[in-house]
Amino acid sequence: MMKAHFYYDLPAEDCGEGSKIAIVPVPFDGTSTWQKGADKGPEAILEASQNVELYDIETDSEVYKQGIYTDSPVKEDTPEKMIAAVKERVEKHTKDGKFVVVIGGEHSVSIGAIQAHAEKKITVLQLDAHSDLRESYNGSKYSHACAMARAKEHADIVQVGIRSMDISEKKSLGKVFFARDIHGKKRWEDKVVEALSENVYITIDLDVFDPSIMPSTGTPEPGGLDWYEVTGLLKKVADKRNIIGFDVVELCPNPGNKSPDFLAAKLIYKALSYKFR
Ligand SMILES: [Mn+2]
Repeated sequence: MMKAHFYYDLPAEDCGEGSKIAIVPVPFDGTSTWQKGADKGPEAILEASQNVELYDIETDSEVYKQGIYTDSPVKEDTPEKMIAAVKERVEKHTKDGKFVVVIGGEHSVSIGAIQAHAEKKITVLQLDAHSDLRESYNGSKYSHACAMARAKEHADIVQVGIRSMDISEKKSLGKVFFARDIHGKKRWEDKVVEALSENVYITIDLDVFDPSIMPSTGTPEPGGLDWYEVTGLLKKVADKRNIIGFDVVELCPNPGNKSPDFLAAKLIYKALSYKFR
């Protein structure tokens, strides 16, 4: 069971309602097409998070002291209802002055979170193996494969790590940094940052990582980014722009391999450490 005060194994005074950071778990897997199980993602991240050290060496900080409140999971059975519920939940916390992290669940959970932030002019920075720009998929506009097509209705998008798409998506590509244009290259992060507006929302599909370190995703693609490429980009964005929120989606946990669950939990803590240092 998900117990709010156990996230990152925090002392009670560091995870109450007065926290500056709110985690919203969304265990939704309604439209995924290959390996199911993204609905188990939030709980696996929660469990793994208890083993993440609260001191971050790189930033010389303990971001948990900002307070990390873990909300109860958003549970809905259709994409439409889930997206509306996520939007409402995120707005509740942002009105309260909290910085919100949404944890999926499949990629469609990002749509409600993006809508909640889109009153401001924002860029959505997408880290993903897939462009997710299909107008609709399997009869739904709210499929995981359409997440960025929906995001584009609210914001400019910048796509990083892409290495798989349908030819129909070519015409809809935003500013895109394909994985093969990143691998072994220098200063690509600077070009990504230049493409962003001041306010940035980040959506991280864990399949942006190479399957050698992140095999637990619904649709793993070879040729992905490594840990230092992804965290290096997040650090640079946090230094140069205003990150207004982020989500981490598509963890499809494998009970026989906890390492990807831990990667996801540590990634969230890292991104918060960059944001709040
Ligand atoms: Mn993807």
